[in-house]
Amino acid sequence: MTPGARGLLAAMSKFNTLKIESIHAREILDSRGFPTVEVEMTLSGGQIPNAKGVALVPSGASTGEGEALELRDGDKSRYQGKGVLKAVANVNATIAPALKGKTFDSLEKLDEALLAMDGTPSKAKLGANAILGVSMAYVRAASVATATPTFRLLAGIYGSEGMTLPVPMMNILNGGKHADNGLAIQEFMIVPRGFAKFSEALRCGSEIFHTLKKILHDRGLSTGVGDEGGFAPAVPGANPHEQVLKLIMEAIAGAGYQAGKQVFLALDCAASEFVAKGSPKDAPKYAFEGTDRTASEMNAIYADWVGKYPIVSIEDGLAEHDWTGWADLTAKLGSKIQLVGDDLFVTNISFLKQGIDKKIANSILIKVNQIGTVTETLRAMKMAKDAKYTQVSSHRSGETEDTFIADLAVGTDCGQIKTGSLSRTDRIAKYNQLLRIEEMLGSSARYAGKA
Ligand code: 2PG
Ligand code: MG
Repeated sequence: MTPGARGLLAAMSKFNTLKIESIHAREILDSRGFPTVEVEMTLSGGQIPNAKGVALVPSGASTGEGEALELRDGDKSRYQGKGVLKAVANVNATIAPALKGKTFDSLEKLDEALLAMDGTPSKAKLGANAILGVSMAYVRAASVATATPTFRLLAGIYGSEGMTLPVPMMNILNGGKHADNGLAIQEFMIVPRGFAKFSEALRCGSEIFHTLKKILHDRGLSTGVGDEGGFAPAVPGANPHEQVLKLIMEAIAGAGYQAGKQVFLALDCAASEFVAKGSPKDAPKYAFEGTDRTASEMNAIYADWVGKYPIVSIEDGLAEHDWTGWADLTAKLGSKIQLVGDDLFVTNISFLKQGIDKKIANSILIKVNQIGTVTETLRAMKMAKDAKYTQVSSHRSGETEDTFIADLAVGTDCGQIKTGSLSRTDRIAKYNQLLRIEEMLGSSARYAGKA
């Protein structure tokens, strides 16, 4: 029996003894200082009595239209309308009384109960922020109750070995909606792939980040950071995006690493955010570097960069409704690099299935709060894996100290994580959790970006 199968049997047999004793939600703040939901759940009947699990829900800024609904109060007298007291009340007054005293055979059964309670396709009644908080808190509490690390419990549920440390895609220069520097492209990432261990890849990322800081400083550019902890300078000139690629290449060399051998580049364009005003949804133009451009003009720019720089991955190169443009992009670059669908697929199997059928993209970004339960997240990952689409476990631009996505990446052996830059604790918390997991796994740990 493989470790995965053993884990699965163990995890399945553990859940049915666990009884929900209490669920409590509260309003807390995320990394941008906006409200979000925290849920605590206590389970009895496990190896550890009164096992408490806590989960904190993240929140996006460049959101896809098809995402599950994040319930906000809309009361302008509190937090500019962004309060989450309704979602909190939905947990405390609706979900908690319905689930108290119940046991479930599996995480899937618990999540199905939550979906049934909501009853809408987009989780509009209870709010995806309420539902996800409960779903993740159950995993956390079950992990405590069964004295099983969360990544191992997830490996058991998903049916994987749970031994692969992911390659981090580190967003060291922020633009788009995550900064106010005028860059259209949202994320410029470094991808350390030529290393023996995750911890060495992380050190490489940190060294490049700090080298970039010095380069920016020496050029008189700002070293202030954006929402995901990457630098956010306004880069002068007619082609600021390519200038950024050059600055990062310089930082890689300056830190003593070989670009294209040990360190690669990745972009999240988040192109839905720079669609030219008034252009048609299904065939938009893109407002990029002072000119409105067609999808095929954008694709030509990307192809040019891929030829000149060691870019291995482009996320949301085109807007979420531009499936014709996406088909062209996939035909052009899909055999050379990873093309990640984020706003395009929103971690939702119905969008992903259409993408697979139409041969659009070759990878999916996985965000737990885009879909709203852990079970549906795992289903999307499984569908992608079966179709040979790669998967990237991802943070949101609004984050918390919760490290669930680090455990998710290892637990599913998905091989990649996107969790921001090398500064700000909301980002670093995930990297630190991966360091702990790598140490825990010892010699059985595999690094997905091994040299
Ligand atoms: C993205 C994410 C995370 P947001 O577009 O991939 O980097 O941003 O959470 O704002 O959607
Ligand atoms: Mg994205």
